[in-house]
Amino acid sequence: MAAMGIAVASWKASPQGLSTRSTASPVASTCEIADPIGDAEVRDQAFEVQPYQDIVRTSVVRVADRFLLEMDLAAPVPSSPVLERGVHLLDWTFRFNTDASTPKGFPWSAGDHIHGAEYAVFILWDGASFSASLIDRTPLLTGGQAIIKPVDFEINGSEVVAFVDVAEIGDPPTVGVRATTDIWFTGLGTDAFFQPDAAPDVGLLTWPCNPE
Ligand SMILES: [Ca+2]
Repeated sequence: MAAMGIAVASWKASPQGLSTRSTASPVASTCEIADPIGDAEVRDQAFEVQPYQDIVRTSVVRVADRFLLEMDLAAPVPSSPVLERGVHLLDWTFRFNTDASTPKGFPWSAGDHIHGAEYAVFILWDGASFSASLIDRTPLLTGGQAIIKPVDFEINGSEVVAFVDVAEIGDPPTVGVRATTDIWFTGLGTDAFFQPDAAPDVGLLTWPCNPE
C-alpha cells in the first residue's frame, strides 16, 4: 500500500491508524462538503451579509499529527474587512465534536444550550487584526474555564485554513466538524451574534470520511 502514491505524505503510524488505512483507500482522503452559494443570511434583513461570510465548501484532513481545516468562501476575505456599525468581531470557525459530552459556556454564553462542541477554532477579525485560537471547552464540563491557545492559520484569498495538532483535541479516532461564519456585536461569551452561514447546514462533516 505504501508504494501506491499516497497523496498526503506522512501520517501518524499508530497501530489503529495503520490498520484502518490498510483496509481503506491507500490515498489519504480529504473529507469535504459543499455548501450553496448565496444562502448566507441573518435574521435582521437590514443587515448586509458579505460574500466572504458565505461558505461554499469546507474540508478536514489529517496530515501527520495535525488536522488541516479549510473553508472556501464566495469571495476573497479583504485584508481589512469593514465592520458595520455595532459590529465588534467577525469570525470563521471550525467546531469539533469528539465525543458525546456537551460543554456549556465560552465562547458562547453561560446559558447557551445549543453549542456542544468540545473544541473550536476561531479565526477572528476585530477591526484591527486577524488572529486564530483553539478553544478547549472540555474544562467547562467540570466547572473549569475554557483554555485558549493560538493556532496557525492562513487566509489565501477566499480560502481560510487552520492547523490543529491532533493532541490538542485529544487525538480522537473520529471527529465531527462544522464550519461557520459569525458576526459578534459585543464579544465572545455572549448571545449577541448572528451566524450567516454554516457547513454542513445540518449535522456534521465526519472525519475519517471512508472508514472501514
Ligand atoms: Ca453558503
